[in-house]
Amino acid sequence: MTNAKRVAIIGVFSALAFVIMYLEIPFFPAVNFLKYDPSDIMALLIAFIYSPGIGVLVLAIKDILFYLFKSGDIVGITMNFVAGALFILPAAIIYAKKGRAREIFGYIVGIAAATGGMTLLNIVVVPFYWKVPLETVFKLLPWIIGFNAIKFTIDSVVNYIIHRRVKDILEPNEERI
Ligand code: RBF
Repeated sequence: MTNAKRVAIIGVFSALAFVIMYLEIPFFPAVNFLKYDPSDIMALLIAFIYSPGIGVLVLAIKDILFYLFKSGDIVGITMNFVAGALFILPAAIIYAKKGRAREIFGYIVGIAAATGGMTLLNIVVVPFYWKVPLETVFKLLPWIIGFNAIKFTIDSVVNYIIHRRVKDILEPNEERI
């Protein structure tokens, strides 16, 4: 594949992810500042097909665009980026050697890393962001843990189903995995 094609694909996937992020679906009323959208799957697909680093690049471009054109909330967009990177990096690094067992293990580690990491980060960030006492955040923890676990499980299942097909479309002449 030429470099120009690669750059074009990164651009298209970043743009697709940016548009998909407008979905912003809250899962739980108690934590309606946590909003689901499947945009991280675009970055995960690229991380699987090219490299973990390029996947995180797509994630970053998507978040910068969404910050500039839609949210204007630096805390929210940073949390979105950190959550996405905590999920994508372990999943894609473990998957790099290929194989279905490794792929599923990668998702499990990615879901655990994103859910665990974001739990700790929310304990630190939410008291400042919402100006609430720490006890309030602890009451919200089951919802925060549930949100991240469900978000990244959905992303994993969708990615598992589609990533081989997407690879065949992007690299039609290369060996199947
Ligand atoms: N997104 C996540 O995927 N996981 C989180 O744990 C998470 N925590 C957040 C905490 C705060 C205080 C804010 C403002 C946002 C958080 N987000 C998190 C991002 C949120 O779900 C949404 O993607 C962004 O606010 C952009 O709409």
